[in-house]
Amino acid sequence: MRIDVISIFPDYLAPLDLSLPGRAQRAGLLEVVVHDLRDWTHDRHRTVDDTPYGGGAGMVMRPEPWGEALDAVCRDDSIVVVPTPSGIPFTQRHAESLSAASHLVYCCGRYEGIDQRVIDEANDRWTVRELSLGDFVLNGGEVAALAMTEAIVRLIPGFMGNPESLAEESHTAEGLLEYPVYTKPASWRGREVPEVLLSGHHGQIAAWRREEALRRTRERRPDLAP
Ligand code: 6GU
Repeated sequence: MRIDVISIFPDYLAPLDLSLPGRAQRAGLLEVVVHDLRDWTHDRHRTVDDTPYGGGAGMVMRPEPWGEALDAVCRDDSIVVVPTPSGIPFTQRHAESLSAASHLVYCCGRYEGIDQRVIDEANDRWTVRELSLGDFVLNGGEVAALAMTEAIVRLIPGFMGNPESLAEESHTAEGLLEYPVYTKPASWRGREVPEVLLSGHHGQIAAWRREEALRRTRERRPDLAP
């Protein structure tokens, strides 16, 4: 997989060379290139934003540098990902689907957003996904692009050491939150590991875990509970 990131704060994406995406790059499964949007400006001040038509607070990113950047970076097989609080909620399903892509291009907007014509034109030429991390506001798309990339890259086939840990975790097919987990010591500061987990009864352990997962899901995420 190849990932291009376009941002006015390319240093913000430095963590892509660390941790999991860094390991994927060294393993030859992933190539990441971060671009400074201002490389596609032509004025002395390298302007990327302007006041919104119709009035209102804040600044909007002008279309010209974005248009040139996407012309330069996109290929026939690109999926253009626009992180925005106005997007569709990003879920594990998106991570799974995007992990099969050959080329992702993140457009990291700042200010009040990117001129809509950039998104509309990209949508005519490539596949566009406007995605949100949740109902809160970040200052720009960079941190969201990092988070989405970590969720996507760990699903690239042949990357994670133990595929079973992918199957069991939260937000996968069963749709329940994960059950609580424990390790040694069995007694710690007067708190005991639940007896059943020490019992060796695999059937009882599976039943206990499913009940705890259900309890947690009902309590924390009633919208996901069966
Ligand atoms: Cl994807 N972008 C921004 N700027 N803010 C967010 C977000 C994305 N998801 C939640 N808040």
